[in-house]
Amino acid sequence: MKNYPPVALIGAPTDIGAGHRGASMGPEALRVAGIAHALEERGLQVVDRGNLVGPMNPWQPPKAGYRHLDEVVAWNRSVADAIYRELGQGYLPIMLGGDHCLAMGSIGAVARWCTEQGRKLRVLWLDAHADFNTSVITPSGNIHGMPVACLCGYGPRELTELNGPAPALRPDQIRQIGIRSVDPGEKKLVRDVGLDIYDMRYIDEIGVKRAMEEALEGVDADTHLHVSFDVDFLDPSIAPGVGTRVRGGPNYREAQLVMEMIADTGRVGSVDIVELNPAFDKRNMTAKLAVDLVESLFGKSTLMRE
Ligand code: B3U
Ligand code: MN
Ligand code: MN
Repeated sequence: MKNYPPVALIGAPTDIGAGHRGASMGPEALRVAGIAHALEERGLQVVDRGNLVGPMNPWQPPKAGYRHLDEVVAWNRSVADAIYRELGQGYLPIMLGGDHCLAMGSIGAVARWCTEQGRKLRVLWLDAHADFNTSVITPSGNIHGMPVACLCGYGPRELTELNGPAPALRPDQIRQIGIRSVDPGEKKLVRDVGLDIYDMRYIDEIGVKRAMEEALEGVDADTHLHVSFDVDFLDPSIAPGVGTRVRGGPNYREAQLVMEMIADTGRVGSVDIVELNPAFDKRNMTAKLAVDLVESLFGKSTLMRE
């Protein structure tokens, strides 16, 4: 097995950027599903740092195209500081969300750290959604639909400059996988910026294996891989515990293969697990599945390739 650095689990219990309440219960559901123990079984050293704190969800309508912008900024500052600190101390941070708006903080911190270290960064964005909305084109004002746009410099300065000068990421550092729900204005924008999207249509046509080979092309010993795992990436028949269920996602074996092929690179350096919503789940089955897949992300199913 590859020698991974020690893992730090960081809970960010908020649904501040989402359209449904409940993702705030995600960190605890992942703990109850045994995430720390599962990683320890993989031979990893694990510390659970507990939960970050931040503002309550005021549950207000959008203002100027954003819902809860101030609170989203506060949570992301806290996430960015925590992730940057862990990386600096040699840990592999796993952020337990929380909704996907928190990836601005986590990935922003990872990007800053990679730049300082002179390392290449590749972000694998596993999601049903492109999360590339702006205040002008968003159908909802929910900021969990905007983090990729903000990371690429499209968004309010409070968010695009969270970790220093914008943009935190260039579109060519991102590969999106599993996408099947993109809003009309968002479609135009992702095309204009040239985002590399492996949508479900493409995966149906060429299969997970080839799609992942393409998404991982160019990853080398010098690459830091960040996996941003939105649980709604999975087909809702196996993962009902999310706020926005979009049918037609990867099934169990396809999702495992995605994780296994990422694991084979041995380059995973940071992870987000987001959008798990226990209020919609059945007996914590989605949390257990997320843990199962994270085990594969760290090489559980690898028999022949050690
Ligand atoms: N694209 C829609 C819906 C959405 C995005 N991310 C999630 N849902 N989880 C929006 O509101 O931006
Ligand atoms: Mn998402
Ligand atoms: Mn999503």
